[in-house]
Amino acid sequence: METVYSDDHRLQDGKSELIDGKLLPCFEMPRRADMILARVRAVGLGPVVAPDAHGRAPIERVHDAGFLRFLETAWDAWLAAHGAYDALPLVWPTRGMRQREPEAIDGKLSYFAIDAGTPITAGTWRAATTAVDVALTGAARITAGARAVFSLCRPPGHHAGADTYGGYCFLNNAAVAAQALRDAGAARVAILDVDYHHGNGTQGIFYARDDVLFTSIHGHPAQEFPFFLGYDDETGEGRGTGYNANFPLRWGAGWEQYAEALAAACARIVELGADALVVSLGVDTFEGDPISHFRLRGEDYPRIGRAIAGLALPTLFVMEGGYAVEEIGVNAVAVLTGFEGD
Ligand code: OKP
Ligand code: ZN
Repeated sequence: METVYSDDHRLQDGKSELIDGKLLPCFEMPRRADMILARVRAVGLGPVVAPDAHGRAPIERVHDAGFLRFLETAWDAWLAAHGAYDALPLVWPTRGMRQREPEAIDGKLSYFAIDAGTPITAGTWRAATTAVDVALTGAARITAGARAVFSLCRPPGHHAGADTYGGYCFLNNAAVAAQALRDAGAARVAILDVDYHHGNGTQGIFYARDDVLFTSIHGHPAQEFPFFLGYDDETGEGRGTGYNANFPLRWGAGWEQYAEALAAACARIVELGADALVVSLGVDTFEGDPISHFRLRGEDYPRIGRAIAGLALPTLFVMEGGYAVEEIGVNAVAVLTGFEGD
């Protein structure tokens, strides 16, 4: 299968994130994509192609215009206020407070962010919009008849909502791609999110819709980031009722529990009768992942690919998480070669 890739991902290179009470070097680093690309080439997965520019319109199909204005201008405003050090929020508009966008950049960061782990830097907007182009180029190939494409997106996207960012994500690459598939004629699109973390952003974007099914297997929100979404009683709302399916698993889950959830998620996709599939591909389910708590092993990743291939749908793989950097390439590409039948 083809891989869509751009070096622009390097423009997102944050210094540090707030994690476990410490400011640590960002886990979401450029080397992640380098390792994946190297493995794509090493196994000869297929051609590596550059993304086409798709502009702002497809992003505005999913994201709020005010949020996009904020994200595009945040670095310049922060630079003017504080100088050239990564921008992080410090305050959140929780229960009992006003949901009103402040004028000051510090307040705006707090208004739009879900966490303090996602630094905005000089290159963030360019990296994030290129990642969307990587996803959209893959979607266009699927529309043109490709059986499968790998969009090697970085930064990831599934935690970004219509008007929120965080969890290392700024723009929701998978959601923009799914919407583009719809706009190009697919009547129904399914999204399967196999990243270790719940795709709160993607779920929120499609929660009230019956034309895009969102289904996800992830760390239980009672125990795991993003904590405030991802329970199994979140089944959609309005006409979207029944078109959201979460499979949270407790810390320590291994292949046995994972395979059962994966089979159930795939069964929902078959029931829907989708025309196309978008896979939010995270490999932070790996036992060696430094920030996650599942116990999948290397041999489990081709199994995930084979299960996805069993759906027999045109499939766009969109890269999300995975922080065991030395193994990320092997594990991510194993899903793809497993999909292709090795
Ligand atoms: C992004 B993606 C763990 C803190 C987690 C944010 C994780 C974002 C993951 N103790 N901080 O879904 O891989
Ligand atoms: Zn993740």
